Amino acid sequence: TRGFGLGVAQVGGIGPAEPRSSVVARLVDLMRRAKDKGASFVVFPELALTTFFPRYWQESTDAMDRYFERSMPSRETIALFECARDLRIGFSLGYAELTPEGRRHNTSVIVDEAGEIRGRYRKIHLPGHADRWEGAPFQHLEKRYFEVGDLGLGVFPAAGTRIGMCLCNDRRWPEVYRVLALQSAELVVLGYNTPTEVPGWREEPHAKMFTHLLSLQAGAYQNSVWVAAAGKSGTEDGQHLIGGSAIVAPSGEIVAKASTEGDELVYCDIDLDMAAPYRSGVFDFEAHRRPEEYTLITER
Ligand code: CDT
Repeated sequence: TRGFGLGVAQVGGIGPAEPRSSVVARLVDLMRRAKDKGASFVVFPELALTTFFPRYWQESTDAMDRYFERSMPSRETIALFECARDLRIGFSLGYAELTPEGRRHNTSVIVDEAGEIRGRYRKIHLPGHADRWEGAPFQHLEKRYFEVGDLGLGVFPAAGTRIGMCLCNDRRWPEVYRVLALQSAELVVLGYNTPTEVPGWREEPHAKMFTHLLSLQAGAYQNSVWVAAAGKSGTEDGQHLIGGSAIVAPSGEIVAKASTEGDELVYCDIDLDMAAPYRSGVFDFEAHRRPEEYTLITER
């Protein structure tokens, strides 16, 4: 067995006016709680530093700049990196990235226990729309405020394991886990913001939690990986986001799950070796995959 202390930091609602300093203090507190439990790595949500701003229409995208980070770490986020270094704990963090070239991405990074960035991902499956939906109580403007990620789906050595990243809507796409598993990821970490009501997405509210967990569980099982998903949850400026932050084993079983919709630390002592019998048996990719039969997937 290879024991690994894994924390998932669910973050409750962040109001549009909540300052970064307050959010960072909440995240530092969750990191400390993870360390107290024995975690060597903790997963934070998508866009963990701000409210889920794609719900708002703005004529000028520049008006959204206050929700973006021009550097990581920054004066406002350095406390997270210092805490990681002091506690010797790694973390993943989602945030809105504004590059020096003026490109905007929905991004996540992996930071190691020395407080150094070891990996970066820019969201590929951007959901929602780019135009204004008149009459909708909330917009879902990820296609307006972000460009499609340009870094691919990478796997990074960190915390003594191999970690792949994706973000929110990516978790619903089977190809994502497979591409990460083919690079020998042992752990897939992701953050999410899943509103109960999304314009144009006709799914019963109760099914939102089911399809969220179903996606994590199928991804974990069919690819023999651990999956850790951290949600931003609860109510933000009148919009409800589902909870259900969870850790899923390579068997597809949920081993830990949030029970609230607020700031909550979900923890499990996992065994990274649990994937081995799956990877060398039913899901021995080298022996059993038939990629020549899957070409349609990349052709269309
Ligand atoms: N943030 C994000 O990607 N949310 C989406 C909402 C659904 S859009 C159809 C999600 O997949 O949870």
